[in-house]
Amino acid sequence: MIKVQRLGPQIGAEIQGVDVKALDDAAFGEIYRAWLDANVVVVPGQELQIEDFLTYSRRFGFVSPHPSKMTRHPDYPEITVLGVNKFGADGALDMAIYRRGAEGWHTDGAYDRDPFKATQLYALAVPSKGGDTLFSSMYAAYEALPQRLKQRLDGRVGVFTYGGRRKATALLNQEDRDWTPVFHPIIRTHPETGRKALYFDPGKVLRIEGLDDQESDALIEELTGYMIQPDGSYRHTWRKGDIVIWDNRCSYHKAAGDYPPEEDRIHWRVSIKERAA
Ligand SMILES: O=C(O)CCC(=O)C(=O)O
Ligand SMILES: [Fe+2]
Repeated sequence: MIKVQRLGPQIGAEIQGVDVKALDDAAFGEIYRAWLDANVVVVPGQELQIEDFLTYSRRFGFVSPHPSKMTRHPDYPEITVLGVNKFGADGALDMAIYRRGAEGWHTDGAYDRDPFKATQLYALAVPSKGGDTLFSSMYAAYEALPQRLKQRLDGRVGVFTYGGRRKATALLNQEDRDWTPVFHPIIRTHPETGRKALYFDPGKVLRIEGLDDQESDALIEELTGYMIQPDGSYRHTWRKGDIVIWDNRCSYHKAAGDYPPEEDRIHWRVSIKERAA
């Protein structure tokens, strides 16, 4: 029997009593509905090979290779491996790998014309302390906006690239760094739940269309202040064997980025899209 336990008031659910290698469509349907409801779903205690993780991930949508080629699994381009090759040949800690996802709250794939529907991680190695992942609801962020901002943002479009205003492209190969900007509405209606969300990413947005640079930067600053609502948040402390999936259309996340660097923290990661590329 599947058991769904809520983790936070608005976001996060844990699924108990399943082996994702042996799920019929009805059981998967329950997990999928819990995910639409809770934005972030944890399935603990899984023992998976890469093929098992890919097969399960494909039930959520189209698994697509990440643009960071240097962190792809050598034999499985759709799998990104987080937390390996942290130390360079000179022994120095590579901060782009160690702090991946920790520089700010974000949503994955906002730089893509067809942003990621979901990201899913499977924990292979977990440090003795630190290394949590934090999540927050974009629905809660939207609902927290004052009416004046909701009106001002109605119909507004943001311009996004991989590295954003900071040009943070260390994980991309040199030839991939000249990114073509893409456009997304800042208030986005979730295609499956019909709910409105503040679709925003201060690390990837370049500007908000139709505003001059100063106004755009000021609005970006102001919106950043609404992204995280305490009631809409959940913090995940990893256990080996956890699978966590989040919905990039209605949640933000951030790695804590604070674990002892000499310890392993390793995940397989997939990006899942709504459509085939
Ligand atoms: O390692 C983590 O906790 C999350 C990193 C991240 O932002 C991602 O994988 O998209
Ligand atoms: Fe991320």
